Formats: sequence, structure tokens, C-alpha cells
Amino acid sequence: MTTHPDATKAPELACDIFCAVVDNFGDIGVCWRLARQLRAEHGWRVRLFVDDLKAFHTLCPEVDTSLARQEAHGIEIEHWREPHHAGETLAIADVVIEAFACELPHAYIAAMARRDPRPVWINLEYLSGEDWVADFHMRPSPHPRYPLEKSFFFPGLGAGTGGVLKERDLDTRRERFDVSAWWRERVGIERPDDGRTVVSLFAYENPAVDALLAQWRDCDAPITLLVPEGRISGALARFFGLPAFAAGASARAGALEAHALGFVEQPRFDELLWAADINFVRGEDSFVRAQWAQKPVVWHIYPQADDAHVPKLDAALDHYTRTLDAPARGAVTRFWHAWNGAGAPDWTDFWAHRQALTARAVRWSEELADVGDLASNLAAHVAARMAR
Ligand code: TRH
Repeated sequence: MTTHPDATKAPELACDIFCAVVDNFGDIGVCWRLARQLRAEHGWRVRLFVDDLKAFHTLCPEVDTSLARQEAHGIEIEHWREPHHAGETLAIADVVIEAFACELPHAYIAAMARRDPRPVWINLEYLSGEDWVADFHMRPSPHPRYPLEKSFFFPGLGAGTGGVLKERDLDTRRERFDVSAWWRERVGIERPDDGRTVVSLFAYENPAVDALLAQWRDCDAPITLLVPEGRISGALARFFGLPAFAAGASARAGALEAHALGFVEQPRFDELLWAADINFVRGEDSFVRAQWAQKPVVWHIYPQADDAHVPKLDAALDHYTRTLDAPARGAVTRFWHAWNGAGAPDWTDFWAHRQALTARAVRWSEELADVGDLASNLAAHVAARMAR
């Protein structure tokens, strides 16, 4: 992605994105994807403040964790040393995005209030498919002390929300994907024949995984499992009786054959999803990517205190299963619930609906695309606020 066709139509906007990494890769994963897309497709000049360069380096190996300031993929990157640090020079952009309610430095907010014209200030929220999201999306909130207004931008799965990120060339890249070459390069084997079901497994530690691995082992139809190295790897190692299940490892038990993969830079993550017949994903960004992959999905949602994640899981299920018949819908719901701690997973019950789920995955990605992609929705919101 190097072209930015809109750049000729509009002046180049400067945008600062602030990202505090809570844990794992989702916070920086979303911000990094958004930054690249705003640069490549909308021609914005983006500066990304990130407080955890180590997590960032995992997604983008070019990022040097020792540098205070650097550039990668056309994005200026600053190591954000919270809470007071506001960049090597205090320059306020036209558009300021605070991701996931991270707190902007006071000096930066004060300088935003002094700037003429004042910047468009946006809080980018976490994704939720719940209905209330459309009511709160883009709601303004005046600052209690300064003459500044912040709007709340809500990603979502339904009409009237901010949608989710999708690059313009994503479908074309998926259609041109050379799956056989991928298997040779990434897994070191030929692509399995159609008789095997290929499952990708990206998940947190999960008490349901032992039961599922045993079901796959004892299955009539063979399973090839692809597991990116990470939080679930320990469970795989224990199941196969190995000391570890690190990148490059393979193991077999009954009908199950498993391969551990190294973590790849973010733009290549989609390939894993395209190579599999069904994708187990987690958090936020990988869940979104799996929906664009047009393959059946099982979501391990990020668990929150007091089960606050449960309504989000059910709201996503409502969207995702909307047009399925009752038996298929029931099987998906039971399986997602079991994978998220409620009940026991039943692979045979779930995968009996493979055909319907595969067809639905294609249809659902088309429905989701109707919401519009998040970066374009955000750029339109900024343009409207600037025109006020
Ligand atoms: O890593 P996650 O669990 O991230 C989060 C955070 O925990 C965050 O605090 C929480 O609020 C949020 O989830 C909901 O899951 P996620 O969002 O899927 O991010 C993983 C990223 O890692 C995603 O951008 C894809 C990327 N990735 C790669 O780039 N290469 C890989 O090989 C793999 C397996 C993933």
C-alpha cells in the first residue's frame, strides 16, 4: 500500500494517534493498522505515539525498541513515555486520536486548546456489536476546562456505527493469495488435500482446549492444526507430551496433526486465515480479520471483569448467525459459548454445519462491508467536523 489517491483531492492532514498498550497485541494492532491505512489511502501524515515498543516490534520487526523517534511504513513513531511526555517537540496535529480512552498528556491538551484552528479530537473505542453503539457513535463531549470537544468513535458490526478496518486492496490480495506457495514457505509441507480440515488456532489460555484437542484426535475426518506461537502453546505441548510447542514444531496424535508457526509481521497475518478452513481468533483485530477472510470463525473474546464481555459475545453472535437456520445457529452459539467458558465444546455438533457456516461467512463479510470501513468513516467524520 503506497498510493493514496485521496491525497490529490484534499490537503494533507496531520494526525496524531496515542496508543497505550494494556496487554497483548490488540491495542497496538488496531492503531498500527489504522495509521497505515490513513497514510496509504487518505494521504494523512500520521504520527503514532506508543508506550510499548516491544509489543510494536513483534507486529512490525522494523521498529527499533531503543529509539525515541523513528519512521516505519511512512508513519512517524514516537516512544510515548507517559503520562507527561508529549513528543520530542510539542506540535499539535489537525486530528488527534486517543485510542481506547488512553489519557492524553496535560501539556498536549492545553496546547490543543491554544491551537487555531482547534484540532478534531476523537476517542476511538473498542469494538462492540451491541445495539447501543449506534446511539453513542460520534457523540460529542465538551471538555470540562478547555474550549475543546471530543467525539466518541465506536467501531461496530451494524449500521450507524464506525464499522471495522478494511483496506481497499484486501479482497484483491485474498483472491490472489497463492495458498500452495504459502504452505511450502510457512509450514514446510505441501498443502493438505481437501479431505483434511485445516484449523488455525489463535487464542488465550483456554480450559476447553484439552477437550477439543482430544475430539480432533479421535475424529473420523483428519484435522491439520496451525498454531501461532503464543499463550495457547503450553496447552498444545502438554497434550502432545512435549517440553514446548514452539515455532517449527510438529506433532501427531490419531487424526490430529499440528504445526506451530512463528509470529509474523502484521500485514502477513491474513494469509494464515486465508489458508485455513476455519479460524479460531481472539481479542479484536484478529477477530475482524477473520470475518474478512470469509471462513467460519470461532471467537475467543477478551475476558473482562464481571463478565462484561458476555453481552458483546452474544451481540456478535446475533450479527454473525442472523440468517442461519435454527440448528446451525444453535450449534454455533453453543460452540462459541463453550470456547468462552460456558459448557463443553462439541466439534462434531458444530462442524456438521460446515457448509452453511462457510456460505454464511461469505455473506456476512458482504453485510459487514455495507457498514463502510472504519478509516473511511473516520475520515468522513473529520471532514464533517472541519466543515462546521
Ligand atoms: O492480542 P490480542 O488479545 O489483543 C487485545 C489486547 O489484549 C487488548 O488489551 C484488548 O483490549 C483487545 O485484545 C480486545 O488480540 P487481537 O486484537 O486479535 O490482536 C492480535 C494482533 O496480532 C492482531 O493485530 C494480529 C496480530 N498478529 C500478527 O501480526 N502476526 C501473527 O502471527 C499473529 C498470530 C497475530
